Amino acid sequence: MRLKSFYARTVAEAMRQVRLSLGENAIIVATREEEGGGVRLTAAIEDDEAPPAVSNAPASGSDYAVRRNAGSYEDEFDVAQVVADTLYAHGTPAVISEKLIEAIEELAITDPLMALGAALDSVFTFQPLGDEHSDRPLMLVGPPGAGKTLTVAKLAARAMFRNRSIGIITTDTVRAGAVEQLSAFTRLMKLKLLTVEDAAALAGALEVNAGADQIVIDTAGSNPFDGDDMDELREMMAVTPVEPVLVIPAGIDPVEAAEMGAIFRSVGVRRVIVTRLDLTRRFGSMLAAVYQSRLDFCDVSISPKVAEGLTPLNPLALARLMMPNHERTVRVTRHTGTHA
Ligand SMILES: Nc1nc2c(ncn2[C@@H]2O[C@H](COP(=O)(O)OP(=O)(O)OP(=O)(O)O)[C@@H](O)[C@H]2O)c(=O)[nH]1
Ligand SMILES: [Mg+2]
Repeated sequence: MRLKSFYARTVAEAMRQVRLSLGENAIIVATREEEGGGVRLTAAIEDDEAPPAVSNAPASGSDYAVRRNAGSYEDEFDVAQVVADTLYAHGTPAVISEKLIEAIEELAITDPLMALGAALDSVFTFQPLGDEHSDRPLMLVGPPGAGKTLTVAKLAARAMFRNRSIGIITTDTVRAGAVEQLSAFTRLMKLKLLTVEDAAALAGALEVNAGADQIVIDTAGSNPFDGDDMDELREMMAVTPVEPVLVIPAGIDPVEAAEMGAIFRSVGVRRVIVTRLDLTRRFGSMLAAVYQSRLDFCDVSISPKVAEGLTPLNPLALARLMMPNHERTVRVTRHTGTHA
């Protein structure tokens, strides 16, 4: 996304500059009256949008962006209210909604999607699983059935697509069929799967994979409310410096999610992968899982298919997931002049 600011004596003149420089698809993210008179508009455009329009044809009556920023848009709806309604629909805990709305009120952004993105950016931290973080083996931990094994397969596929070598290890010798489930994926990708029974064996498996660009360790499901499960996890993590990454499904109770986040943080987790976004319409619990424990979002899983991989998360991507109808709303507004 590219941001650019424009100064002019009137909003209409500033809008004309925006259209000439960035084209019809630019979105106004902030407006400010300058002290000595005039206005400053900050406009944004997606990097992959078509090159800026060069036409200086006057704005037509159906030009959403122009009408919106000439003042009528703000009159149509209150941005903070639109975002508050969205957060409510997602079952977001009140304490998180309040923080996000507070941030929006300080930012003076006129587009609800941008406003939510900016607020998420100011309240949450995003650290997608990039190559730069693969210095330590990633150990995927989390409650049973969260999607750890599928995530390992997706990470393996991602490494293969990027021509990076990956070592896959599993410590899940507990659940019947667990090794077979993962080996079905690794066989397809012609990767060797190392199975380890205990912490000492894990140290050996890490040594075997020492030359790999990245190492990913699958673990058995851990019940965060079971002391023995968490002790076992701690023991595995103590073997060598690994980065434990929590895998948690979306759509669970927000209070449970927050408690799980806190318990896994206490054993060393800092980043969270959220799965099953395709099966979930309310994302309040994923916000709750990271908020209180100050964990970082990394990637999300929106599909049960290995080939569809993981989606790296950033504030705007999360805002888009939370406002999937935003584009449609804009289009309806363009045609009818009303917010639907
Ligand atoms: N639709 C959908 N299904 C998912 C997603 N992530 C995981 N699943 C499914 O959830 C189920 C459990 O996934 P696993 O990867 O086996 O979960 P796990 O955390 O390894 O489970 P345990 O090893 O038993 O603790 C499987 O049927 C997966 O296909 C997702 O993002 N979307
Ligand atoms: Mg598993």
